[in-house]
Amino acid sequence: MSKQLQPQISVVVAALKPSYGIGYKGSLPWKLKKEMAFFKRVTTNTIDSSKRNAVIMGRKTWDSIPTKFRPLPNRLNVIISRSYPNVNIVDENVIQVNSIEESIEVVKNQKNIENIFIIGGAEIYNAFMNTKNLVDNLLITEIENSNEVIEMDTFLNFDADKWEKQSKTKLNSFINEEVEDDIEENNFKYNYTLWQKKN
Ligand code: NDP
Ligand code: 14Q
Repeated sequence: MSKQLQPQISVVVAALKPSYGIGYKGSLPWKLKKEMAFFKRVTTNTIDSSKRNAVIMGRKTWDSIPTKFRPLPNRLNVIISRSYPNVNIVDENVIQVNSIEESIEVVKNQKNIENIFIIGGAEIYNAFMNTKNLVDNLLITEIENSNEVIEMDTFLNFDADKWEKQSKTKLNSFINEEVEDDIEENNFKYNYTLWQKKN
C-alpha cells in the first residue's frame, strides 16, 4: 500500500468571455448539454477506482441544482453556508460547513478522496481564488458568444495575469481524456482550458 498524497484543489467553471459571466437570476445563463456532460465526467472520474472526488459549493449553487439531481451522485458534496453549524455530516454523501477553511479541512479528514473540485458559484470561486496558494488548478470552459446579448448578473473575478494557461496536452493528461476543440452548441462556441498559478 502506497502513502496517500493530499488531494489537489481545482476550480471548475464555465464562463462567457470577455466579462467572465457565469450566472443569471440564480441559474446558468445558457443550456449547454455537452458542457454539462464534461462537468459530470471531470468531477466524477477517478484514476483509482477505490476513491471518489469531493465537490465543494456555495449554498446558492446547491439550491440551484434541481432536487432530483442532488446531491451530485458518486461525489462527496460539501455545501458552505454562514447559517450552518461548524460541521454537519448529513450522510455519507453530504456535509455542511460554515467556512471556506472548514470545507477543505473536512475533506482532508475523509478517506479515499482523489480530487477536490470547487464548483461554484461566484462568491465561493472568488473566496478560493483570492486565498493565496489554496487552488492548484483552474478548469475554465471559455465560452464565446455569437454576437447576441446574453443576460448575466454574476461574474468570475478572474485575473488572467496571475495564472498561466497550460498546453492542451497537459489539460488532457490532467483530466485523463482527449478533449474536443471549438465545440459549438446553441450559438455558443467553447473550449476547455487548464490554468495554473504563475510563480
Ligand atoms: P454561491 O453559490 O457562491 O453561494 C453563496 C452562498 O454561499 C452565500 O450566500 C453563503 O450562504 C455561502 N457562502 C459564501 N461565502 C461563504 C463563506 N466565506 N463562509 C461561509 N459561507 C459562505 O452564490 P453566488 O450567488 O455567488 O453564485 C451563484 C450563481 O453562480 C448562480 O447564478 C449559478 O447558476 C452560477 N454558477 C455558475 C457556474 C458556472 O460554471 N457557470 C457554476 C456554479 C454556479 P448563506 O447565504 O446560506 O450564508
Ligand atoms: C454544468 C455547469 C458547470 N460547468 C462547469 N464547467 N463548471 C461548473 N462548476 C458547472 C456548474 C454548476 C452548478 C450547477 C449544476 C448549476 C445548475 O444550475 C441550474 C445545475 C447543475 C446541474 C444540473 C444537472 O442536471 C443533471 O445533472 C446535473 C448536474 C448539475
